[in-house]
This record gives sequence, C-alpha cells and structure tokens, in this order.
Amino acid sequence: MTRTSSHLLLLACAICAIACTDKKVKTASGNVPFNDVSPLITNIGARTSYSLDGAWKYIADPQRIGYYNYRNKPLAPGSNYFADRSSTADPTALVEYDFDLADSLAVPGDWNTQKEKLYFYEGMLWYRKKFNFEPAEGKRYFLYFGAVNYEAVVGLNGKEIGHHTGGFTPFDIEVTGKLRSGSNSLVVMVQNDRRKEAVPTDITDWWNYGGITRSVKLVEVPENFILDYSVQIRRGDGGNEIYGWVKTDGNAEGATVSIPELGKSVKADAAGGFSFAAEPELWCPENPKLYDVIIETASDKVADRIGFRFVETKGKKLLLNGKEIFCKGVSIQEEQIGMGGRVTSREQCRALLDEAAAMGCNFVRLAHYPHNEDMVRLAEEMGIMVWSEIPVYWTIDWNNQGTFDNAATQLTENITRDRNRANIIIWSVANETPISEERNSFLFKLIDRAHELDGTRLVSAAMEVKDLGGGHVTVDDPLIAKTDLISFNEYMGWYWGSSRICDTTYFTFEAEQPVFISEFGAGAVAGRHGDVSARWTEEYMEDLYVRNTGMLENRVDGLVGTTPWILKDFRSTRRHLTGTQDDYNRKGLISNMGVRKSAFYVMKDWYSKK
Ligand code: GCB
Repeated sequence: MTRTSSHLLLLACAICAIACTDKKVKTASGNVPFNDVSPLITNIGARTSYSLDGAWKYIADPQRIGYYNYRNKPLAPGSNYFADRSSTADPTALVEYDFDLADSLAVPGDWNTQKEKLYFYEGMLWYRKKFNFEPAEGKRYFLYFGAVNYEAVVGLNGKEIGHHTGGFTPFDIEVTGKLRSGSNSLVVMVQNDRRKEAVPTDITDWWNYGGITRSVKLVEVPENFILDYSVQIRRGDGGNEIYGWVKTDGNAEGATVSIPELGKSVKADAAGGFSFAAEPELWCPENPKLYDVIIETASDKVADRIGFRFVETKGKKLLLNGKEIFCKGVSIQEEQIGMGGRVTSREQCRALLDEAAAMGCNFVRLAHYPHNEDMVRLAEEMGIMVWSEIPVYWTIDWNNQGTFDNAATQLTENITRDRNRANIIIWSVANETPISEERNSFLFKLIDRAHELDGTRLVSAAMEVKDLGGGHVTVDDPLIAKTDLISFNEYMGWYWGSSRICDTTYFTFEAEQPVFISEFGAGAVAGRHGDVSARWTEEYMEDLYVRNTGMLENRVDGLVGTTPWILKDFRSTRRHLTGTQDDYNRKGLISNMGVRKSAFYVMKDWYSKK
C-alpha cells in the first residue's frame, strides 16, 4: 500500500531526463566542491547589520556562459560575470553583458513569481547589487544570506569569495578586508536546476522556486565575537538546571550568560560551558513564556529571547514539561497566501500561522525543508510547537557520499540556526523514503547526527504505511528502532480507496512508542460543490476529513498528534489537471487565496474537543 512505485516510475523518467542533459552540459557542481563559507553566526537579527535587500539587477544565463568563461578559461577582464563592467565605459570594447542595463528582481524573493518569463525557469541566473559602504576600523564583516535556492557562488568586487549548496538554510562569508570604502559590487550566481544527487533530489511535490529567497545582510561584529550559543534546561535530581555553551570566534574567555528576570548571571568556563540552578516558568502553548537572555564577552554582546521546556516520550505518551500533550497540528509549505511564491516577510508568516491558530492548532509541521527564521520565532511567540525538517524527500541518492554530506550539512545548519527555539520539539530527517539497506544506513547516520547536535529534542521522520490486509495497517520500518516517534503519512480515502475506507481501517504497532500522523488529506477546489462521492469537491474533502478524524480518534493506538496535509493549496509542477489543479496541489484546508474550505472546520471542530 505505498505510493513508492509511482514515485519510482517518475523518478526513473526524471533521472533519464537529467542523464540526457548531462551529456551535453556538465553541471557546475561537478567543478565546485560544496560549501566554502564561514562558520554560521546565529541570531543574526540581533547583530548590527546593513540590509542589502531591495532591487538587484539580474541576467538569466541558461547556457552558463558567465560561469564557464570564468571557471574554465579566465579570459580577458570582463569575460566573466563577477566582473561588473559597463558596456558604455569603452564603446570600442566588445561587451556582451551589462548589469547596469539589465532588469531587476526583488530580494528577498523567488524569481518565478516576479517575472512571467521566469515562471518555470530552472537554471543559472546572475544577481548584482551595488552598495556604498565605509568599513570601520577594528570591525569584522560578513555577508549573510538567509537562503539561496539552490546553489550560490558569491563574488565581491570582481573576485569569487565563497559558495554554498542547499536552498533553505543560511550561510555567511567573511568579507573583512575585501569591502571597498565607497562603492562595492556584489554578484551572486544562483543555480536551481534539479539534480538526482542533490537534496532534495530531482523530483518534489513543491515548486522549485529559484533565487535569493531570503534576506541578505552585511553583518558587522567586533574582532572577537560571539558566534553561537546554546541555552537549554535540564531536569536534575536536585531541581532544574540551565546549561549550555558559548562559542566565540577569537577569545572566548570571560563569556557571561545572564537572565535578568531570574536574577542570574554566570561566567562560562574556559571552554565556554556553563550551568546554574534555576526554576524558570516553562514554555508551553498556553503560556509561551520567553526570557531575555544576554550573552556577553569582553568585546561583544548578543541578546536573545529564549524559552525553557522539557520534551520526552514515555511508552506511548508524549510529554511536554512532564504532562501529556496532543499535537493539534497542520503541515505548512513556505508559500505566501495569494499569488506570490515563497514567503518573504514576517507578515506573510503571520498570515499563515494565524490561519493555523484559527483552526485550533498548537503545532505546525514546517514541511519539507527549513522555513525562514521569522516563521519559527513567530510560532514560538504564539505558543505553536514545531516539527522542523530537511529536504531528504522520496528517493535520494542513498549510495552517494556527497549526497549524505549535503544532507548532513543542511541538518547541521538548520539545528545551528534554531537550537535555541523552545517551540521546536521534533527534528525530522526525512519524508516518505522507500525502505532499503542503503536508505536505512543513510538515515540512521542522520538520526545520530541530529542527536549529537542536539540531545534535547525528539528525532523522527515521516515514514510510510504497510497494508496487512483486512483493513489492518501498520508501519514496519527499521527506522522506528532509532526514532522517538512512529510518524507516518497515511492517505486513506485519497490515494487508497474512497473516504469510506476510513470506516474500517485500523492501525496497530509493535513498538511501544507514541504515534504521530504527519500527513493525511484530500484535494478540493475551494468553492466547488457537488456530490459527496465526486473528487475535487469540498463535499468529498469534508467527508474524508470527517471519516479520517473518526478513524484517528478511535482506531489508532497511541496517537499523540496529527498534521494534515496541508494548510494552504501550494504550487507544484506535478499538478497539471487543467481547470482543477492548474499547477497547484489542492489539498489545502484553505485555498491559495486564503478561502477556507469546509474541511477546515472539520479539523477546527475535532481540535476543539481534543
Ligand atoms: C505526500 C508528500 C507531500 C505531497 C503529498 C501529496 O506524501 O509527503 O509532499 O505533497 O503526499 O499531496 O501527494
């Protein structure tokens, strides 16, 4: 009863398509080892920074001319696009590109929804931003990118300074000594072509939005600065303890961690570690209490808002702060309500989270990749718990060490950015990955990595179900031995049978673990009405939700949470039914314009009783 076979068929076609194009054009990644960036500076919002958002000039380069001229044969100055020269400066010179004359794209933003001609574009595109700056003496500077999908090669004032792979996590590159006093030219080569060895791989059920999709900043820090820190709570026999570490670039000595509201201030040891007894008010959905936390060294100071909570499982129970909790959730793709593409502002994050809250949610699954930091922080302020995941999706190239390194790097960057967020209770390492020896060992290593990076949270993956016949369904996946939850996607009534199948389906599991349904759902066009048995009508979807929630309520042993698929209709290049899908996955509980479908109220009603 898996949908893997159809996924595999499509994958085979996609691999063939890629292999065919590979014969003609070697991908840029073949020449570039992935990731040449500086260590990630966390809590970027609290640092002194200069925004580089706004209009950036762009040149689409499907034949990668600007790249290959540069990489393979560094010709005369001006033959690569990192060199920013004007066609009017010397009218006798042969110049075939000129950023000054080019059109602009807004950053942050995907290119697909900004220009009609780029709607389906997947390939190379060059961005350029000119900015004036006066670097101060004794300061260090980093260019910070919230996310660039999928690969970025960054050049400053004509020289390449770093590159990054992975479309949903932040990176920064040190530019101390490379910034000019006065005018600077920043050029970023962005590439979003799909590749079978990438993470995600070449097929996904979401739009492959290209571009500099999150904010760009020039960050100023002192010579010795605070790079990262972890501030967590742990339970001990003699009471609670707040503990963690401070990591600095340069001299860490004398770092202090203060929580004024608790009247605490402690010095970290020489290695940056600290711990102290404390009994803070605990963060939970009903009371999303955050404390001002100040990390200070002799030369630097960073302020954060941090919440404290315990999350654990006991047998089939999920406990938050020692009490059983049910995760009333919904899955969300990082896409604006309306006709736009990727979320680009805090207001757009809020609009999505407000809808989740209106449905009665205390939990969201931020699918299928790390969402922007505002989304996580806003949810934290609103008392909404989070399942955070990386785009290890469907049929990744399990045998490829480079693919593993890429996935592990994205996991590391995600955990590094968000490890101080109290609302994240689950790191997920994969979605719907067909079982095989290679996949198991790949994911076991990722699970271990997640636990090593952060021992305070649960780790899981969205698994697939197994049909035992006669309505009996289970999950029989070796991953369960290592995950904290049995979490899985079930599409009873949509991909399997009609909604009535839910009336007789029941789930049991061998492992004594909490059960989490990471997806279920049905598609409908908002406002389309008809017979309850007719697909794509709100009636069918509503009926499926009524029967599905009935099944979940009564016939799933150990259920601790659900995140139906999905809050909002979202764009997908796999969804082609004209007049119905029109490039959208229609399983949203609200339409892409934000109109609530009747199934929204089924969930609201069910959650109000949980
Ligand atoms: C799934 C995937 C999700 C798809 C969904 C669907 O199982 O995890 O990414 O969008 O099914 O609508 O088919």
